[in-house]
Parts: sequence; C-alpha cells; structure tokens
Amino acid sequence: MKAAAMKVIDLRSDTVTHPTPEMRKAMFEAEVGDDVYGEDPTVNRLEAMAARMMGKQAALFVTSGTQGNLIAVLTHTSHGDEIILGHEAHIFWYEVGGASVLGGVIMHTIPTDSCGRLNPDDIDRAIRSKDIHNPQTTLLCLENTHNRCGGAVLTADYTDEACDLAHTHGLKVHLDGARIFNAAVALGVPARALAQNVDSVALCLSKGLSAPVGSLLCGSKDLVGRARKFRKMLGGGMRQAGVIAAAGIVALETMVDRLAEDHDNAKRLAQGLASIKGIKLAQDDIPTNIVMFHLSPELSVVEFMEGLQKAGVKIGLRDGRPFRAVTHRMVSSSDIDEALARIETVCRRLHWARK
Ligand code: TLP
Repeated sequence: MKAAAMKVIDLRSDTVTHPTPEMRKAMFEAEVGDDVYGEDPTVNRLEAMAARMMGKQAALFVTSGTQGNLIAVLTHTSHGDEIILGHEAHIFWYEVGGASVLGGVIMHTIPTDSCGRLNPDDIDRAIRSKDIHNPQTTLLCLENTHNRCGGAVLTADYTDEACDLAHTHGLKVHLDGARIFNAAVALGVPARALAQNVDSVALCLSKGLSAPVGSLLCGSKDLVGRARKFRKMLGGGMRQAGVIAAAGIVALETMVDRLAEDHDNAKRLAQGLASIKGIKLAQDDIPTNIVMFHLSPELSVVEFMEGLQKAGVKIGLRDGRPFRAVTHRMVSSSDIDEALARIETVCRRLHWARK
C-alpha cells in the first residue's frame, strides 16, 4: 500500500491560491465578446462591480497588479516627471523598475514607517519646487495593505490626509491596493472608504480573493479611458477575457468576508512561531495575513530552508529580508498547527546538530 502523500503547506504567498469550484463553473459558462472593442459582457460587469466597490466612476480589467500599477503611473505622469513613494513600496522593489523603464519617471523614495505610512512632512519636503533645475513632481503612491511592512494597514484618515496634502500641491495619488480588501476587513470598513480620495486604485483578484488571474485599475471615467490605451500599448488587450473575469466576479462576490479567517490564521501562526526556540517575529503585531520572522543568527538559513523543504512547508525568502509566511484560503487552521509542528521539528534538529 502506498503511504498517503504528505500535504505541502504553501505559505509563500496568497498568490498561490487556486480558483474555487464556483469560479471554475462561472468561467466555463461565461458569456464573452471581444474586450478590445469593449464588447465582453462579463468583463464589463466585473469592471462596473469593481468601480462600485471602490467608489469610482470606472474600472479597467488588467492582467496583474504590476500591470495595474504601471498603467496608473503611465496615465498620471509624463516622461521625466518624478513620483514620490515609500522606500519599501512594491512598485519600487518588485515591479522590475517598470515605472522608470517604461514610464520614464524618477522614483523618489522617502522613508516608510513600520505601519506602511509616509510622514506628511517628508512628503511635503519631497515635492519639488518649480526651480528650473527640478523635474516636476506629479504623483504620490501609497500601498494598502503594505507588503514589506508585514501586511500593515493604512486607515482612511491617514490616506485622506496624504491625499489632501498631495492634491494641495497639484499631485495625483495612486493607491497600490493589491490587498485593499484585507485592509478593509481588518479595519471593519468598506474598501471604498480607504480609496475615497485617491485618484486611482489598483486591486488584485488573484491574491487572497483566490481568482486565477487579474487586477482592476479604478478611477474616473477620463482616467480609465486613457488607461485603456496604455493597457493596449502594453499588450494587455485580452479579447475574450470574460473567461477569467467570470472568476473575478465570484471573487468579489464571495471571497472578501472570508479574509478574516486568513487574518486569524496569521495571528495563530505568529503566536506559534514566537514560542519556537530559534525564531523571532519581525513584527509587533499581525494586522492582516502576512507574518514576518527572523531566524536566530546561530542557525543556518540554508539548512533551515532545506529542512522546511523536506518537511513540506514552503515559506518566502528574498535577498536579506526576514522570512515571510502568508496565510490564505488553501491553508486551514489545522494546517497552521501542522506547519508549526513541522517548523518546530526543523528548528529542534538544527539546534541538536550544533551540539
Ligand atoms: N506581490 C507578490 C510578490 O511580487 C512579492 C507577493 O507574493 O506578495 N502590489 C503589491 C502590494 C503586491 O504584493 C503585489 C504582488 C503586486 C502589487 C503585484 O501583483 P502581481 O503579482 O499580480 O503583478
């Protein structure tokens, strides 16, 4: 008899979530048309729904969060402009420099606090005067929840204040809201309250919401009209995209409220990790679904990762960063307990091996 295969517990990211059976059914049955002509009824329905949920006039279905952010930068700025963003921003770190390479903008980074916020005084100082030597500052970018700040949440008040400041100086504001629904659920407010004063917001369907593909860039009709042209330029005109938009509709209808479960599991995971000898949390609290932690310097990162791999636990690790574990629909609370037990065994073995 074959031994039952060990379940691999994948905590690298919430992007690993698979579509639900209901999504697959909706995809199978989706009515479609050519979306480049604006004729895909399912895409149109998804766009209208996302716009409504974000309190904006319009939305554009794009291939990914990265594409949504890039199109936002292209739409809000001109070649040679400067944009202000936090030094921990996803746009700065993980989008292959697209804003600079393809948008021709200078990324002016300013400090981000551990809660994902930029200090208004720093924003103010970073906005360039009209001096002949200066590029023009035209855009401020925020991120909610904040990926590198451990899923930190920006409140509506903070975002509104940052928007007021930017708008006073004639800047637009783009919100990278890849996980804006996690923020909304954590704060107990509708997502639109977190985006009410931004000029554009990009939200992702393919993270905690479990859709297979896609993001939406939401904003005014004028902005989305111009963004549509940039999407085409970047090769993001997807024709019968209703097949994937259908999953996105199910995601927005059924997957938002359950994010609270992922947040509970992240707290459970953090609590367990904190009690394992050799592990230290990198965050004081766990606001949403991201848990970051360090390994004691006496243990080897390479051996820890090898041990985890053999034990069937996948955790994120990137260039000198803390380890990152992200909870999502495909890990239950008992999977969390199982992952903790496996991680503890790996740490115990590493400690023994040093004796
Ligand atoms: N982030 C991914 C990786 O790129 C790190 C992850 O696993 O978390 N904004 C934020 C805040 C994000 O976290 C991500 C994805 C994106 C934008 C980009 O989304 P995609 O992957 O759809 O291009």
